[in-house]
Amino acid sequence: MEQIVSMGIIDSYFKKLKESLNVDVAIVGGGPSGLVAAYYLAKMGKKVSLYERKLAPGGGMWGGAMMFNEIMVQRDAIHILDELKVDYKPYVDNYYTIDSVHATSSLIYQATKAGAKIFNCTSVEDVVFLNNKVSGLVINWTPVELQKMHVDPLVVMAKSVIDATGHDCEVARTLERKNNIRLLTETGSVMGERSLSVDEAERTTIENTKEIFPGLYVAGMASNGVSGSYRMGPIFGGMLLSGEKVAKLIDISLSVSV
Ligand code: 48H
Ligand code: FE2
Repeated sequence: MEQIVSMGIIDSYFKKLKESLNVDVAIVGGGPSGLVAAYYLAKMGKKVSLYERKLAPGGGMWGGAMMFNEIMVQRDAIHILDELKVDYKPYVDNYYTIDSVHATSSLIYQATKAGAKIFNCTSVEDVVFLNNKVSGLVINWTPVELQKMHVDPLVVMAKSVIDATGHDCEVARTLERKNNIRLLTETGSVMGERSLSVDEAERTTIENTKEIFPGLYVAGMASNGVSGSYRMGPIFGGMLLSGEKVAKLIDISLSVSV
């Protein structure tokens, strides 16, 4: 029995890992934008893998605001909560509050239930760069990164990559730092995030959700970090809508390239 438990875990983990070595979409970061993108893409029948550095996916959604575990979402994004079967409460006019633990766990559940494979404790340290296109991810265990151990990584090939790493827009920064390239931003570089301005930030999150380099899309807070826009505090409609938008953009681009 002791061996069966270990064998079963090893067999099914490596099956999952092997099946994810070549995917349609590889998502970096399991915050709200990455999880919503994973849900919609998996539901469209795409092969999706998501890499999350931490033990628990969910990013900045668990903690609500200053650890008051409630978040706000505006009416524009309510159809996504309905689709993902997340409960919400009306607050005023177009604004709703949601228990952040319920919301975060629902997003994780629905993304995995739709078929997206989540690899937690896994950090993305680089991209695969082929023929001037982002063509995959370079991954390693988070403890390797934390301990600064010199252990070489593994590679996952992907038709499209999403940088959903939040405020740090890590994938875009790494791509820019290591390669002599221009991104699709006003300056051609990662512009960096600005201070808090709620309405402006919520609007630009959607606008800035795009393909910023062949093969590399940005979603969520990373899209504002890359394009030099504002933060918005604990209102999450923009994050959800950005995840939905990036899924639609990738669906269109993959169907054109078939
Ligand atoms: C693997 C990585 C790596 C890496 C990072 O921060 P997130 O929640 O991201 P979003 O954009 O979906 O949501 C942003 C939202 O939570 C937020 O912070 C808001 C609305 N802030 C407003 C404000 O004013 O502050 O999640 C990103 C996830 C995290 O879980 C990271 O651990 C993970 O990405 N991650 N995973 N490899 N290199 N970098
Ligand atoms: Fe934040």
